[in-house]
Amino acid sequence: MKAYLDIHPEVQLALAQNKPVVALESTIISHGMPYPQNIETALAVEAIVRENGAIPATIAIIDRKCKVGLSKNELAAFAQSKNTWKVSLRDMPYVISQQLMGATTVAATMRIAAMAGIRVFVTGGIGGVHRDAANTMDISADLTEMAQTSVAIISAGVKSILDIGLTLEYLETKGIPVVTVGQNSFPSFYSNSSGFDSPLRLDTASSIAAMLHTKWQMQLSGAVLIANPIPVAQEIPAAIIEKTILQALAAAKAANVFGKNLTPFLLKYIADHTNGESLASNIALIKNNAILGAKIAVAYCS
Ligand code: PSU
Ligand code: MN
Repeated sequence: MKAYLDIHPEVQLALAQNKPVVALESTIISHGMPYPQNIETALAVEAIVRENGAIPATIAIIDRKCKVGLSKNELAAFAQSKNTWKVSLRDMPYVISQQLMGATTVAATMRIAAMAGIRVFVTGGIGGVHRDAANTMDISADLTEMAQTSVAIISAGVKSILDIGLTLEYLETKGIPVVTVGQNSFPSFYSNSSGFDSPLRLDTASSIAAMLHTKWQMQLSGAVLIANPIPVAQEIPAAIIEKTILQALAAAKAANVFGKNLTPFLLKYIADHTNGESLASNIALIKNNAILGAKIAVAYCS
């Protein structure tokens, strides 16, 4: 594997000295947000991770390597490029052997983070079981990857473009702990509630770090999904965003969008049809996740 890994010297040094490192994904930059908000957010999130005591490592595929820790120019390239490949697990060998630029999803980012020895990964929202999955079988590889790869993922819960109930069932089946921070209700990305109770709750970074340590010491491999509710001031109530989501799903169906294109299509539709409000929420929650992720990484290392 070493031949395919390229770890930034700063990240490598931190890992060698058991200092906290936080992994970040690149699909959120290339396919999850428009330019220039995507690059502004990517840079701001890296700065927040540093302010909270950890080293950021954004992960992507460039020039036949899984890169762990990107330069500002590399981040900018992902923010501006229109034809970057969205790389989930199945795409990794293709994109690397074809020397393409690849933005990694939660699944691919987790796998590469684990290969590099990084235990904590901050993102916005994860992929999950799509609505109507009983007919389409559209279940994100993010979930199967979480079943096997030992990385903690900090997200703002599960976006309601997905079937949140089925996603929680799937996570239970695969033995993936789901922990919400500071409240009993499981959050739904734009909103701090979802109508579902969180399976587990912990309120401090140190208690979460202790749980991660226990799980992996017991050889219970796999991820822990940490749901960090969006701050109330930035929330869009579920009933309001639901209207736009239903329109987005109908538009996707009408345009016959499916497979890997579905999630980016839905995210773009929602951003385009909420007057920038959803984008502002999205940016706020990722920054909020970066604070928590850095604190968990610090606590885990100590
Ligand atoms: N959900 C979001 N924002 C995102 C994604 C999901 O709210 O940017 C991205 C992540 O990279 C995630 C991927 O891993 O979409 C899931 O895609 P799919 O549903 O095709 O597995
Ligand atoms: Mn899918």
